[in-house]
Amino acid sequence: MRSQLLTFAFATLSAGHGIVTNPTSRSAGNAMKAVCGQQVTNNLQSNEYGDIQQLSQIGSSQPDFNATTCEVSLCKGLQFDDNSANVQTFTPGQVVPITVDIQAKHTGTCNVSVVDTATNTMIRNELIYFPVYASTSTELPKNNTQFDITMPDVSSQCGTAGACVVQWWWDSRESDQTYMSCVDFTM
Ligand SMILES: *[C@@H]1O[C@H](CO)[C@@H](O)[C@H](O)[C@H]1NC(C)=O
Ligand SMILES: *[C@@H]1O[C@H](CO)[C@@H](O)[C@H](O)[C@H]1NC(C)=O
Ligand SMILES: *[C@@H]1O[C@H](CO)[C@@H](O)[C@H](O)[C@H]1NC(C)=O
Ligand SMILES: [Cu+2]
Repeated sequence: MRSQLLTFAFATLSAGHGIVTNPTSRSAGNAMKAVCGQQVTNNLQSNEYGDIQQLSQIGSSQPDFNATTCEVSLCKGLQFDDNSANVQTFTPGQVVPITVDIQAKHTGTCNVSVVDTATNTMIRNELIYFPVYASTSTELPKNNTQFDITMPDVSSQCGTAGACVVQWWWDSRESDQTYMSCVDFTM
């Protein structure tokens, strides 16, 4: 009984909770293996919806994980080189519909922003912000999984593929779980 409960708890934990499904967001591959190590990459490959705290925790026991090179707070450590075939082209002012798939809720906040990948910093302000996101006390509002962003003019910073991402970021302090997805683009 006890071991069944533990197995169930583990399965629940590793089910993971959210990802951007449209436009195509970054996924794991060999470039990630090179910077994040085998085990962390395998975990993300088997559970694309997982949170970054879980990746850091797994990484901490792995000899091939270096928290500096595998920067989980930028796109969960997912690398441009594994995703160079999925680069969107956006124009200033373009309205981009975003679709998110959420498998389970944790009350938190969420925003989508353009992030400079060289410095892991936001360019300009959040494009959308949800002060309450995926609340466990309500049904999931439709706009949590289906919404539009309007691209600012970031053509001077984001002309080269890999330089910028549109990053979706859902942070639940109540569960200490942070979920991210990154869409590669040029402008
Ligand atoms: C982790 O990577 C950084 C940056 O490459 C390097 O300076 C540091 O020595 C590495 N740490 C370990 C423990 O290898
Ligand atoms: C928006 O998300 C970024 C990560 O992409 C985070 O650093 C920033 O604090 C978030 N902004 C707000 C207002 O929560
Ligand atoms: C999402 O929809 C709710 C109503 O269900 C509204 O109160 C809220 O302002 C909307 N949030 C955003 C960021 O559009
Ligand atoms: Cu959870």
